Amino acid sequence: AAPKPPIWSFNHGISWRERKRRSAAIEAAGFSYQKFVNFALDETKRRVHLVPSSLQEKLGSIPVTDGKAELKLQSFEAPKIRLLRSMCINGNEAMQVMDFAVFPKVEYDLPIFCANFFTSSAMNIIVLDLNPLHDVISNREYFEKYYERLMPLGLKYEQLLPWGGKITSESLRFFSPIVIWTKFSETQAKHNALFAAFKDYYEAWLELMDQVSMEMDASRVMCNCEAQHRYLTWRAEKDPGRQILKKLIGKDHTKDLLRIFLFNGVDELGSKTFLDYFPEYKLEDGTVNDKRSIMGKSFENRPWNSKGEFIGTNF
Ligand code: BLA
Repeated sequence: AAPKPPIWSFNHGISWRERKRRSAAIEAAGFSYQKFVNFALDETKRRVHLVPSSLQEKLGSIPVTDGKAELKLQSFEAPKIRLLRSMCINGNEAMQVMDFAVFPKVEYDLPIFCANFFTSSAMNIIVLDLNPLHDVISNREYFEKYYERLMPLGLKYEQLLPWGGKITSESLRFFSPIVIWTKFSETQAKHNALFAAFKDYYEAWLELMDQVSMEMDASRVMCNCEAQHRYLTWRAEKDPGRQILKKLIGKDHTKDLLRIFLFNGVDELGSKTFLDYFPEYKLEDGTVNDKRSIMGKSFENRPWNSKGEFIGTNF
């Protein structure tokens, strides 16, 4: 059989006519993820003083090779927030992307807020989560600290935004029992549900931020720092958005965008390398395997039950 085209080729077995129809529908709805970012910024400002960060200047201007696409970057800091940043891509053919994340300062043991939404005329690929900083599958204490009481929130969207099927097995370690991982092709009703979920998840994160106090134990701060650095190292190397970014802005700008902006901290919070954390990616010549995954994809169904217990196999 012919190999499946990559999703960003916008040609996922649907006709040209159907794609045009969907693009027009999205455009007519004035659809853009910027309203998600605006909501998050407004809500954050109601609670803390957000200071613009200078990361965009460090990055310099990034020319977009595809003349019709727009790249919008925003970043801030706050007393407990090391970096709140967003990237929105307003592409052609109805491509809309949002990568929004909030990284706590390492003195605070807070989850990482993560919203990654990719929309093309063929497909929406969604990850929304309070990514755990520590191992939420085997560390019961950590699960009880944050996720046990968030389980009702996770269940609230299970019907509307159901599990999206098999994923890169490695990614699952970075997800929590309340992760919304979903794929869909319709637009309006699903996007309304997604906006509602985004608002709920963000409010839940802000509430945690309000309540968390500064860690005084140096070894625990170190532990937070390493956990965040490991997360950043994973994403800066293996983020699924990489291919599209390369196409849009080229290889060198993509590297800068990932290391200086999106996953800022990867070069500052620690000195371990990708292969120190993930040695299974090492090739014989000592370089990093290009593959996204060594383990392959698994977890056809949600691998957590309603109590938040891990029920996945082959992990
Ligand atoms: C696909 N993005 C995916 C998938 C996941 C994520 C789980 C499904 C494919 C897979 O199994 O890996 C998201 N993965 C994550 C996140 C984490 C993770 C958030 O490990 C966090 C730890 N996605 C973006 C951006 C773009 C993008 C910015 O966030 C584009 C610029 C695109 N994501 C994108 C595309 C796919 C995808 C095109 C489908 C292609 C593929 O499966 O590789």
